[in-house]
Amino acid sequence: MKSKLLSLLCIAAGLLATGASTSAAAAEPRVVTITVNEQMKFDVTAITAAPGEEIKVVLKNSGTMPKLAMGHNWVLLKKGTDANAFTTAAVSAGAATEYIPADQKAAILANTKLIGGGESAEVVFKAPADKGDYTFVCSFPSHFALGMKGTLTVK
Ligand SMILES: [Cu+2]
Repeated sequence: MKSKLLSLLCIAAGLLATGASTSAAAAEPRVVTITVNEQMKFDVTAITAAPGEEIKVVLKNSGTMPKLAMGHNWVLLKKGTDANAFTTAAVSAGAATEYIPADQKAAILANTKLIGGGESAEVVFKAPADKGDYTFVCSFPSHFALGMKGTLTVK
């Protein structure tokens, strides 16, 4: 009888522990690590998310060049944004803005700062509620044109 009660207590404790760890995990955003270098490509070009899912993008630059010569950022654009026009505006905005044009901020859902070789940056955001494809780019001059882009798919 006593051992039966003890085993029930153990099961209850186990359930409590499981419940606690599950809720703690749910409170943390899902981490997506994207590595970049002098190849001017994101090593992750497709991210899938649930509507409203909290995601932390960690951008790591494994290159060695300084950010003014070969900087990278990660910029998630609103659905329907003309990425070509956005990155053109980013070049005009210049290095002082880290290629984030002030008059285009309404087109940005999330972005990291610009980083040079050996640096990293991160941004936490909620995936849009609206399902569909969202383009992300590096807005450093010519990187988007050279293929530094990818797609976040909300489904
Ligand atoms: Cu870049």
